Amino acid sequence: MAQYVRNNAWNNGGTFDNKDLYWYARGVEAMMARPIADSASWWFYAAIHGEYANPNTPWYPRPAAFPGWSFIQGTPQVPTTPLPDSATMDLYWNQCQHGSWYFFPWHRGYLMSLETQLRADIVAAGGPDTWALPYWNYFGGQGGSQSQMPPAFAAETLPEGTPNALFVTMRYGPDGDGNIYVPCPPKYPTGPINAKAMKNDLFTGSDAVTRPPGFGGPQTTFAHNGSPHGNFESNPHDLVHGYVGGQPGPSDAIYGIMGDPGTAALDPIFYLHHCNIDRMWEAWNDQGNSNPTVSSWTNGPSRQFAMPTASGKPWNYTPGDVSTLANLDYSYESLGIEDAPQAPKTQPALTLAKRLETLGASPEASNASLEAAASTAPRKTELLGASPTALKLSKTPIEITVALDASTRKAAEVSLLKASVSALPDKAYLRLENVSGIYDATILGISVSTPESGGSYLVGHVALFGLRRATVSDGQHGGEGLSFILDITPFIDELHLNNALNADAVKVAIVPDKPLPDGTEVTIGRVSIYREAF
Ligand SMILES: [Cu+2]
Repeated sequence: MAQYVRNNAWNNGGTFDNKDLYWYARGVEAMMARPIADSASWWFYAAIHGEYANPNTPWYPRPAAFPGWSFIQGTPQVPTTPLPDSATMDLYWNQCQHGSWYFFPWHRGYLMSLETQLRADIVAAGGPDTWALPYWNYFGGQGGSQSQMPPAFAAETLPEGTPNALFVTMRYGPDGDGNIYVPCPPKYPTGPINAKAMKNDLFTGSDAVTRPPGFGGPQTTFAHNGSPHGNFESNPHDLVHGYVGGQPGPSDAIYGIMGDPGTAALDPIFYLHHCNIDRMWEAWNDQGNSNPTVSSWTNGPSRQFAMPTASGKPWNYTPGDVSTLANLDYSYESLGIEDAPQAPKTQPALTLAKRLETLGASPEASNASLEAAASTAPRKTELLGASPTALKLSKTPIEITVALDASTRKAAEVSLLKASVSALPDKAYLRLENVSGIYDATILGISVSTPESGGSYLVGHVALFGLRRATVSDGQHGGEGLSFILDITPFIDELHLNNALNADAVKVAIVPDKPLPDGTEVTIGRVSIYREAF
């Protein structure tokens, strides 16, 4: 039995009647009272994820401006001097793993370390020694009522009238008006955020039912700003960051601090979001899906993950150390996603059977053969077409035409025509490559159509969380920007069924969720479409 239970933040209405939230506020307050050079301070922990406090980091904005920490407006007021010594900063700061198969395990250790520090501060303030970090399950509640941020985070004061450390000024939300919610089903049925990646059955890579780079992210070395992001990291994780942070208006080039990995962990809601991400990783494992077992994952990268401890010595941990809650001291109140106690099973065989049925393949395949086919790795990946030049995105949507190579398209067409459990149909993907810029709060909606087809197909949304860091060269990376992979297989299937897969080109529309402020234009190096053949 785990020693600590992480509970739903919406218990007792998500107000300070929920003692987990009240004591969280008190713990955060104690950590915020310390100077930034103190490794037990709130600011130091935020910097472990990513920071704009040290002007010598490659990511510090030049000329100095927001998101530099001294330019953050309102609450919290972030101290930026005196900094720790450079060896300490090199060891601990700017570690968060994104666009990497280390995304889940790095963040798990990070939360465990912060939780330990908070618990010590909570006990010192007279709180319970059983306290554990609550989670914000935005998919939960009757009718999706928990998509709203728990009210304790929007209160300016604690019940006793003192300032509430959970309150943050620069949190703008999806509508830019400070109302913080996550646009996801069931409350927002067409909302861009969803838990579809939970249906993936592969941690890293792709197969007949999992799109690249896989549920947990691509194989990398230490990747502070890697790319592409894993399927679950892209949606819901990145989009929650983007929408909770939000942007206050079209004229000001600032955004909510949750929207950028270098400011996000200053916001106390960050850790409840990540607690939910951690919970859903456990739910995914609980459904029968496996984490990588190769030593390059279990042993972690050569630059070891390091968290501060009360002893002053770093806690170094590997993904293998934290890969299952069975070996750790906490559990979750519930592993349910929507208003249910448990997440539904992944059922890759069913996902594949549905697609084959849509394509008119013979339905006689056994469950065992479907199961085996679902986990088939693609035989090859082939480019169908790409945009000829880089694109610039500012205030208005753009539409580009991607010409398709005739013989490659024909090969895809044949595979769909012959689809069966023993001859799996192609899958097709859209890639946005080398996306660069400085405005992380950008969210893009992507649609595709063919010049002949009337309606367009909404492929999905991407949040440019990490854009600024991925754009700056940092000594390890050349600043190649972010890349995104979106599944357009359902669109290709539909074209095929309408006898319209003979198109010479696909039109791709890229629509910013909000107009980008002046001076924050985004460059997209290339838009490409490719097929995966089995
Ligand atoms: Cu995050």
